[in-house]
Amino acid sequence: MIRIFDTHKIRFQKELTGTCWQFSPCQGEYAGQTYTVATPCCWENHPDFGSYRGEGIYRTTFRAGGNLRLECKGVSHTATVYLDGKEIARHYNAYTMFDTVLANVAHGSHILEIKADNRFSKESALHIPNDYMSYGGISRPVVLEQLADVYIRQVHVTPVLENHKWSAEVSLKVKNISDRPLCCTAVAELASKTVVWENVALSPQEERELTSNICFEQVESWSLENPRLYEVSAVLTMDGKPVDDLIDRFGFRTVAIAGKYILLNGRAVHIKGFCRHEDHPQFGCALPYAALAYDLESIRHLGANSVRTAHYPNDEVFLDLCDELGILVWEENHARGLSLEDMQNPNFEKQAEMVIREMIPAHYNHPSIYIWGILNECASETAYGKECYEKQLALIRELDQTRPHSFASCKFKTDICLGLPDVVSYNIYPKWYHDTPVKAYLDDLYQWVQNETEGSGKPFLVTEIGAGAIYGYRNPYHSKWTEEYQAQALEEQVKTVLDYHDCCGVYIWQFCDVRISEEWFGGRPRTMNNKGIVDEYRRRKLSYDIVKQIFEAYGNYLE
Ligand code: ADA
Repeated sequence: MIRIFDTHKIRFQKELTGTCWQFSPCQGEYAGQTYTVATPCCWENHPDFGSYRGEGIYRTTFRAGGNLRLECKGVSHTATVYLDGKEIARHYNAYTMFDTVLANVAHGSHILEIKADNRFSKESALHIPNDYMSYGGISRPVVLEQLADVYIRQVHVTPVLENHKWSAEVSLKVKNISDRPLCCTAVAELASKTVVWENVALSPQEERELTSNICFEQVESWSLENPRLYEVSAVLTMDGKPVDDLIDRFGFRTVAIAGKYILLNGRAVHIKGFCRHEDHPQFGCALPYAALAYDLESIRHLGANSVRTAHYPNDEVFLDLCDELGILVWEENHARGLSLEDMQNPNFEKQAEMVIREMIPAHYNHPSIYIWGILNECASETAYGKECYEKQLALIRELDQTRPHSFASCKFKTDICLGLPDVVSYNIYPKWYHDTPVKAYLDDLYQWVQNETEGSGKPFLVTEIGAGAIYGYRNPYHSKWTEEYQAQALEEQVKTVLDYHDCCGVYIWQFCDVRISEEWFGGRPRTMNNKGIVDEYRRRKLSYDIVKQIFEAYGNYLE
């Protein structure tokens, strides 16, 4: 599934999914052998490759010609793409899409090869041994499209509310991929309004942004209670004939900061959320639609109103579902716990910034995304770290002026970056990594932020809090790792944060148990992160009902 709605009615689009792929590992005992596999998939989910760390080549054939656009929604974690043996694209990072446009390809059968590489090396500054798994494979769909000489590369809609009246800026980016000047007409239809750009002259290879502001009389807002979505349909015509189109969805909603509150459509939202990895014992990070939907329905069943995409951009289908279900999303670029030394990898800055440059334009229209995060628990206590945080938060602001930004810190009272983000966010683990009473710990930290830092007066979020439990491990004295201990710890943790009137809300770490990389281990039982309130098979632990009861006792807003 590419998206949960059609993005084209005119442009030819084909998802290269299913058992039309041959997989061949490049290293290890099965090097050179060939397996028929169905993509999207991770090779770890093939019986012979559960712990394979190396390169693997996926091969398929297709028949097409003319101007082709090939889009990979996710290849883990480094991709090299070949068409008929010629390299046509390279990409680093499993969690953002990349595409390549090839003009005047001969009509006929073609061989597409995608080499995926999930090895750790100095080349990879973000995918490193860590408390989650860097899988290998084609983890999200590969899409083949046929284009005219001019096409719509992007459509963005920016809703604005003034004096209780909605308007929106619609922006089209259209590109001439031919070597001759062209003239076209663009039409955008959204919420029963139409905008026309006549006689758009494009020189060879030129990309032009077309914008317009539209006022709307009768539209419904997108909200948690009524997640009303609208389609924007953009069409290009040449000599009166439709040649390309692009359809996306958006919602009329605003996010703003007012003092210590995060406002959704003017109301101070109270976040009740989960951090969630894209991880599953049968699918790796390539969760099929039904599995994504199950996780979100569970999150909603638990009375949550938000999910934090720890620690990387998520699958567009997951975000489509959040838009439809009215689940707010904290989406963040890819980084977890990078030390100063890790951040000084010569590839770090360009790789981390590239994730931001790919994440925001691709996910801009999702009304469910209310905040952009960066660099979870990286070196925000250091001067160099602060330079990186500053650059990346500025890049977010450059790409999107409509959403606040933040980062999740674990640096307690040593963080020197709290003056940079719109929202101050902390990951804290009283009752797990230290036995401090939750209220005392939270109060001490919050007062320090208010009295000693430039984070004073800003919204304050607890972006992680939780405890571990091994599914099925119980005992009458509730020792650590029992389900009973986790339930009682979460009860104190979540209630304390939600009752803390200066705090905008909480994200529980985490929704489900996840696999971690052997090379990191960190002493984790089962070589898993066991802080889920469900295990990796989504089997409920005792804490599930406790958390559900607590979340349901609180509303979505801080009145
Ligand atoms: C950190 C980190 C999470 C996870 C968590 C834990 O807060 O952000 O990814 O590792 O600790 O389980 O300790």
